[in-house]
Amino acid sequence: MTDTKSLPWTRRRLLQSIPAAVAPAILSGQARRAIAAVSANPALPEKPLPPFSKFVDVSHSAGLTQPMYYGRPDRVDYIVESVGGGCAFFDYDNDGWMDIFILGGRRIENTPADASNRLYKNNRDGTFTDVTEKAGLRDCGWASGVCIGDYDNDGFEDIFVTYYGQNKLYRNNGDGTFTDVTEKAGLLNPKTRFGTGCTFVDYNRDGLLDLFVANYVEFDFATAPTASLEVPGCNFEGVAIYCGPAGMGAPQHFLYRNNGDGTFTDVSKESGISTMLGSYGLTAVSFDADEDGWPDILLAGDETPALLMINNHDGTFREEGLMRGVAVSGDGRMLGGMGIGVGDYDLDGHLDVVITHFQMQIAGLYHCLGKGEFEDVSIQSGLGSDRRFVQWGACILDLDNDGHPDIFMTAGNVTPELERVTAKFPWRCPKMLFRNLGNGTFAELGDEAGPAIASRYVSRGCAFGDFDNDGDLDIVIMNYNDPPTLLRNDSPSGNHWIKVRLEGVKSNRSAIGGRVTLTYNGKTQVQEVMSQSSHLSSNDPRLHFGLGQVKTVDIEVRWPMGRTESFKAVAANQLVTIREGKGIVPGRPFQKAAAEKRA
Ligand SMILES: [Ca+2]
Ligand SMILES: [Ca+2]
Ligand SMILES: [Ca+2]
Ligand SMILES: [Ca+2]
Repeated sequence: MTDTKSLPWTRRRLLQSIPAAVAPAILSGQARRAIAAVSANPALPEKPLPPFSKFVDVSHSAGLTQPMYYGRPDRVDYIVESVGGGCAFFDYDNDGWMDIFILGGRRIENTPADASNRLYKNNRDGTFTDVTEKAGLRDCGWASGVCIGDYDNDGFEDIFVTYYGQNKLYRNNGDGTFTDVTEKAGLLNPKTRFGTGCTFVDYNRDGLLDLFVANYVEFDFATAPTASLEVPGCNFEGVAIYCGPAGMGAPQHFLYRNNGDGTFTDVSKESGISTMLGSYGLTAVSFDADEDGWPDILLAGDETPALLMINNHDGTFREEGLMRGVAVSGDGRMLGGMGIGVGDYDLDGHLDVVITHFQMQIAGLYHCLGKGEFEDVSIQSGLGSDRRFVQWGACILDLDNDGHPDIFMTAGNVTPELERVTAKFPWRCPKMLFRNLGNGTFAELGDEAGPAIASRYVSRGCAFGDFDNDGDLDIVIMNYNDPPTLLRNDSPSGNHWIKVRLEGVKSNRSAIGGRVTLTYNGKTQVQEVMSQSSHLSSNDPRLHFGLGQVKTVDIEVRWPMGRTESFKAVAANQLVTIREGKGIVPGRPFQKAAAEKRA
């Protein structure tokens, strides 16, 4: 049975291949119970499912040709070369078209001259132009994470980037250029840190976006140990590889309060964040986990528990990941938490969470029972069918617009050393796509969702957004030492959808923390505007809901500062812009890309 881990099994193929009489002897008790539950489910269709989306790799024709350098392509010597690389869909010039910001790295020696983070402007015809230089965003470092938010409420989205080194805040000047305001904003580190997860969050609900910043490990090139079979934490499955995170110090995480004058104050101590130690922080997401109207923060922990920082409404937080069921796996194991996707996969109005993990570990699907109580349903849901790869970026979003949010993940190993020893641990990996079957379970799709799914890269962060404004979610992926991948979604025709863009007035302008609940035909779908999710990445802020055959929906908005507004019988297949206190307003242009070629 151990061999099946390395083969491209899907749950369905696995079940088909095992004689029923033998299965109980070779499957674990937990898997057996889960499979029995799935097998007994009459909703599992006998007849073929309706077509799913096809994903087409349009990176080259879109002009995303610049490789994103990150460490050496042939070896990894230090942990700083292993985890970074988020990306973002955001509209930096307010023209209604999603632009792309993608993080790059460097090399310890001989960094190529063209290594830099990259900003690509959307040309509205399926192509992009690299505007990095013009925008003033040229920078080459060990960039890890990106979060987007309008911290100065001037109507233009700003960028925060974390690094191994010095994190950076870029203010959007509104004229296509950005200014590095890190020092002016009071965000300089006294010493080198390994910044990773970050999210804008208005934790004290004063209308100004504050900033949470996570750190990964204590690391110093001067003193770092190197690969060794003798040193614990410097090998994996009998192969000497770069050291960590095990054995390294776990640094503190930071919260900065926005003073409203362009500066921030470090409130890590008074908020209690500085006491939440012991986790190697990666992706940070802020959403209202316990449904009390105040934003909480969930931080993925590599080989350590995820931290769920619950907002106390008085400027302080308490950490309750373990008791709320989202810190570790359902059977109590600490896993390698990398990325986080947040969405409502079973349409019950509560935000569920998917956390990506290390190889030989399944991604964790944590079902929210309401009020911030989670149960691990990874096995029952069918995600357990594939644990071949190290997973990074993730979402719970409806990719085929059938009304049931799906799960997509990127994958890629942490070092090429492993595949030289065993083919079980490939360096380059395919994408992982799980179709929501509408009955609490998912089926993994391969070629049937397009050959681009099986194409292999060393992927890290990915972002979800509709770059061609055609009503389905496309995907941009950061790949190590390769150009980014842009997957155009060709979703099945006939399914309906709606997008909601929130514009804060009293609340923060980006409306981060705004919660949109759709109701129709006795169903509920909920989403929140988030500044970071996936793996160290930031999604299109226009919330996208697939609706299947539904043509009108009721919309309820809860604004970040608490006010709620409702809209009845809103028509599907449009972008609805809602301004706080003003209702539905005209908003930015929304039309399909002009001359986009359909492959
Ligand atoms: Ca734009
Ligand atoms: Ca701004
Ligand atoms: Ca779906
Ligand atoms: Ca699209």
